[in-house]
Amino acid sequence: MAQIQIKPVGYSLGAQITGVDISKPLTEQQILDIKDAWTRHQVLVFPDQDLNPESLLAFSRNFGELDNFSSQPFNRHPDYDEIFMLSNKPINGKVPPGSTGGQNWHTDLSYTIRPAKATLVYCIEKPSVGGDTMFANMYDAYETLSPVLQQFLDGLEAVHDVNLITAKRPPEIVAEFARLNPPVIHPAIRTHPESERKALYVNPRTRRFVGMTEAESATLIKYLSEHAVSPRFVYRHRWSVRDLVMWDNRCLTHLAVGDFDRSEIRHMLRTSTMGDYYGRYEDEATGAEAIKTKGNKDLAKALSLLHD
Ligand SMILES: O=C(O)CCC(=O)C(=O)O
Ligand SMILES: [Fe+2]
Repeated sequence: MAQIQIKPVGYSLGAQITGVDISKPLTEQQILDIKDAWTRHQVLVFPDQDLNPESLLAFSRNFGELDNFSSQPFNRHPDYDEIFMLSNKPINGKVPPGSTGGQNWHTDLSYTIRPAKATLVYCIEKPSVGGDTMFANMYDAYETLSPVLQQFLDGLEAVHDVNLITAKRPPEIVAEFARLNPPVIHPAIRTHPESERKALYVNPRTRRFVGMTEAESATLIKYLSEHAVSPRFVYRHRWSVRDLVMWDNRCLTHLAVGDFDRSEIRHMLRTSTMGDYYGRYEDEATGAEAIKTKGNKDLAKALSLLHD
């Protein structure tokens, strides 16, 4: 079996992977090589792949247990709970609510106690121009801060709030989204389990730092959010149909630019793998209620973690 080829597409992060047909079962060596490239480059682009929902799910499962999107059930594919629709293509005459998502810099599911590890997106249709996705390297963001600020942040935790998502959604969906996902607390800096490097975990969906007021936090969050997406830390992906892009939410933030003609179709399928239990609820009782109503076995398991 030929080796995969890896070509960096961005200086800070991003690589293109060729020499592998990901619609077919992979060998153990291929999976190891892809994981290794992913740890090094954070964003992998597999061009010209022929995937359907089943083969997208099968490929995604090589990288972990899949999320069934219980934190945002209104974005699910009609036939597959583990596929999230990133699409403005109407289903039964309605544009899916996920079509304006991701338009402020974020890392997936940071508003849950088990944020996503990998996110994989397969492009089926794209607008004639625009609709790119941008990725910023949070290792670089951390490593370029002054030692004094690094040390300050190392000991901090931050509150992530689903209400800071800017997507345009019907009010009843916004309310349900918030009810399912009360505010959670994560460390401001997280150490990646594989690379063992520290990455900034603060972005515009961070409400405040624990122990600080919102006013005190605001200036620092704004500074960090801007610093983190300095052009030199960013890879901008211009989609082609049949691209599969896979990114690591533990060490980057990303953003849907959202600049395309809405009369054209942008139709992509997304999966996410479950990350580690990482955060805790700001208010445990509200969190416990949310877990129950999500009806998700894995999340129910997390409830016991809250009381360790
Ligand atoms: O639509 C995009 O370009 C990215 C959306 C996003 O943030 C996501 O799928 O996690
Ligand atoms: Fe996202």
